[in-house]
Parts: sequence; structure tokens; C-alpha cells
Amino acid sequence: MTIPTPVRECVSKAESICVLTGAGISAESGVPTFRGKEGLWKKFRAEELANFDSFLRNPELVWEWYSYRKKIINEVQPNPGHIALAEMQRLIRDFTLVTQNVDNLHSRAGSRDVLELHGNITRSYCIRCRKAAFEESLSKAEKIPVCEFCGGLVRPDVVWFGEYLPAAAFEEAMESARRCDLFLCVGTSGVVYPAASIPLTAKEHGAFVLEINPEYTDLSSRVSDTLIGKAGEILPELVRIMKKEHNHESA
Ligand code: BV8
Ligand code: ZN
Repeated sequence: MTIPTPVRECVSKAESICVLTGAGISAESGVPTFRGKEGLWKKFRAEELANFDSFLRNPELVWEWYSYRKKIINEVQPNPGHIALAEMQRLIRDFTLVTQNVDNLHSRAGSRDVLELHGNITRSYCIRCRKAAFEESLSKAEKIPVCEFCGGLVRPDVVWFGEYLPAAAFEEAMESARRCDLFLCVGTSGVVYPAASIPLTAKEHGAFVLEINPEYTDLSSRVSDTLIGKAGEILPELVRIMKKEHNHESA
């Protein structure tokens, strides 16, 4: 895909970059997104799954959903989109990666200090004593995992609807959005708050906000530009532009 000139300019000059990713960046790895045609919410009733009350009422169903997703995630690999962002972090001095994803694929691609706003599906904890619960004790559980220390219910370490995001991660993401000169909004439908307010904060503070998505979203009318395409194709192209600029500088 050819990157329009104004975008090339912003990308090559960027010194402080903040990136927000959503489920779309993992789509090319084979992880289904939430919304859209074959979205995860389709197979399962969203309201029954991603909130604490439903979990208390029906922990089996919620664990069935998370076990299904963990199985998928264990079978896939990071894709060129994830890898490009790990490369970008090595190129750009002031670089922050914020993700709504819980699939751990950014860390597996080599990204460091990833700000995980909605938690991480590879971690679980006891709702009573809050101690971490580990994989082996979970897999032994026939139906739903219980805490080996106090017998309490174990839940996935993810942020459900109506739950607060990790305050430190959210605050650090907002700080990076306020100071960056380039903000990349990759693979998110922009419907879930407060995560979706981060690109809007960057825009208010003068950043060039570039959306990367095969289709237009709720955010498209409020960003600087939208590149219609796949993250796995566009992000490596942006890294090539940055590399040229940086090799040129260091040459
Ligand atoms: C909270 C669980 C405070 C983890 C999820 C205003 C302010 C604050 C809160 C609210 C508000 N308005 C409404 C709320 C409430 C609610 C909310 O936002 N509701 C929405 C639906 C209206 N927010 C909350 O409850 C948040 N908590 O605010 O706390 C509080 C506390 C108490 C009382 C009140 C408030 C908690 C939000 C977190 C919810 N947890 N999931 C899990 O199981 O994963 S949300 C779920 O959606 C996932 O976490 C996911 O990360 C998130 C966002 O989805 P996307 O990542 O965008 O994925 P989606 O499928 O939607 O889109 C994929 C995109 O990729 C598409 O656009 C597609 O075109 C694109 N794509 C496809 N292929 C590619 C691609 N892009 C690039 N390349 C490709 N190849
Ligand atoms: Zn416990």
C-alpha cells in the first residue's frame, strides 16, 4: 500500500509515538475480533460473559469462553503487525504501546513495557484472597478453578465491563498521548471507553492521529487520517519509512 505523502512526512519526523491497539491487530494471527461478522461476541452472549455479576451467576460459562480463547491464543503466533511495533519501539526513543488486548501477543513479539488496559488472559487470581492462581492448578480443575490457598473462586485477570482499568497504566497512557507527536490507533472499533478516549486526548494535544483499520470506525471522523488496510501490511511499511529516516540521520 502506498502511504500518502502527508502521512509519510509525519511518520518520518515523529520523535514521540504513542500506539493504541485493539483486537484487529491480532486478527491476522487468527485470533477472532469481538465485533464484526465473525466476532467473538457472536458465538457467546457478550452481556453474559464480560462482567463480574454474570461470572458469579455462571462461572462455568465464563470460564468456557476464556478457556476457548486461551486455547486459540496458545495455538497462534504474533504477526507482522505485532513484530513491526516491537521494531518501532527499538527505533523511537520515546515510544509507548497501549493495548486493549489480553492475548499477550505484543509481549511475545518482543514489545517491552506494554500498557495492558484490559488485563492479560494468561493471568488469573482468586476473588477472595486475590492471590495469583497458576496454569497447572487451573488445568486440574474439572469445571471451574478454585484457589489452592482459600478455596475461593478463581477468575481471569481481565477488566470486565463496569470494572476500573488499572489506574497507573491508564494514567501513563494518557500522559504519553498528551506529549506524543504521532498517535497510531490500530485495529480498534473505538467503542469501548475509557480506552477510546486516549486517541482523542492525543488529538486535543496536537498529535497527528493516524488510524489503521480495514474499515471506518466510530473514531474515523475524529482522527487526522485513516489508512484503510490491514495492520500486518501497513505497520511494516511505516517502520520502513522510519528506518530510512533514522539510517539517513545516523549515516
Ligand atoms: C470502566 C474484557 C469505570 C476483557 C472488555 C464512558 C466512560 C467510562 C466507561 C464507559 C463510558 N461509556 C460506557 C462505559 C462503560 C463501558 C463501555 O465502554 N461500554 C461500551 C461497550 C459502550 N466501559 C467499561 O465498563 C470499562 N470500565 O469504564 O470503569 C467505571 C467503573 C464502574 C462504573 C462505571 C464506570 C471497562 C472496559 C473493558 C471491558 N472489557 N473485555 C476481554 O475478555 O478481552 S471490552 C472488549 O472490547 C475487549 O477488551 C476489547 O479489547 C475491547 C475493545 O474491542 P476492540 O479491541 O476494538 O475489538 P473490536 O472487535 O470491537 O474491533 C476490532 C477492530 O479491528 C474492528 O474495527 C476491525 O475492523 C478491525 N480489524 C479487523 N482486522 C484487522 C483490523 N484492524 C487492523 N488490521 C486487521 N487485519
Ligand atoms: Zn484464595
